[in-house]
Amino acid sequence: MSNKVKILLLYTGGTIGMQKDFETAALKTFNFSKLLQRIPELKQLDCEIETISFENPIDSSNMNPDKWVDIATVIADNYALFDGFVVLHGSDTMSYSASALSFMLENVAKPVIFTGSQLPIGDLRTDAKENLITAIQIASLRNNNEPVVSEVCLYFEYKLYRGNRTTKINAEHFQAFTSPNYPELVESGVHLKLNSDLFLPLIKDKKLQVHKNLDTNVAIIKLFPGISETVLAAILNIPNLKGVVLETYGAGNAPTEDWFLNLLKKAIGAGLHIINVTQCSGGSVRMGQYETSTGMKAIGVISGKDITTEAAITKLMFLLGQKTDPKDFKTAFETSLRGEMI
Ligand code: ASN
Repeated sequence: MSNKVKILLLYTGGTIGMQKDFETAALKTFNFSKLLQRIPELKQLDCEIETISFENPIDSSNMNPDKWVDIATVIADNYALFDGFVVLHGSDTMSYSASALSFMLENVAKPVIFTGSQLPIGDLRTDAKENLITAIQIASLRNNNEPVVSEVCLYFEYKLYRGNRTTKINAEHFQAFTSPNYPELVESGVHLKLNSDLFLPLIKDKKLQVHKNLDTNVAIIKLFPGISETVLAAILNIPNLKGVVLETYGAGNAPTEDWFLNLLKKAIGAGLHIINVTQCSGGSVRMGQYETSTGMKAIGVISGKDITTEAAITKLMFLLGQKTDPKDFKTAFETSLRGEMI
């Protein structure tokens, strides 16, 4: 038996494996085995790679919580057999998926690295090869027979990020992602520069727990000057709605008008969890810093601190799915579970 590091490569879809439809010229997913034939370089890597694919690979705009459960199940079923996992995924919703999986895989002690590309692997100018090869290399890194990285990450265009800290910022550039509130974990140049002090510590004494219950009775509301009482009330009154990520201005600020605060207060009174997240791409919510956030603080709006919207909405689905006691919900949300917030 070889003692090479074993990596499982899971293909879910995305541009990396797409080709142009002859009739419409639109990009669509195609067969995964052909994809691997296009990367003979993979054979040169000093690890054993096994591959598995979604039966029907998707453009990641079709990603949903059931498919997150499928990804988590593949990882859980193969957890003991492999040293690391690389998930090939479309870039459009990759930050949501990486965030969701970070919450679903509690006590993960092996690397789970999401990657993909902006151009298909068959394209001459593709960014897919570097992304895929370096993601596999990082997933294979070991030190004293232990994995170097042991968290859910996202690798794209020379940088490894904590997955739940990322957001997609560009549909054109190869540098499609950023991690506005947490520095990159690894930078790939001539050498791999590891910022090891930023990694989550390796969890040694706890078993992987896979959480598959996600509650989708949630919504995201982005404030804008002119948002009306009718619009806000209509959303907050959706039957069965349990939680809302409220994208506010700056350091977590919002209108101070009575109708606005009254609607939020009524919703919170009815059991809804409201998370204050900033629309700014960087920085943190600090309720109480301005008069325009003190009202929300007083009525029990939850602070999302410096979390991304992607991590906030998936953490909300996760905590609701865990049936977190309503009286502990605020503290649970405001506590960093997987390094997703300060
Ligand atoms: N639409 C593609 C997807 O997310 C975009 C990409 O992968 N670059 O599946």
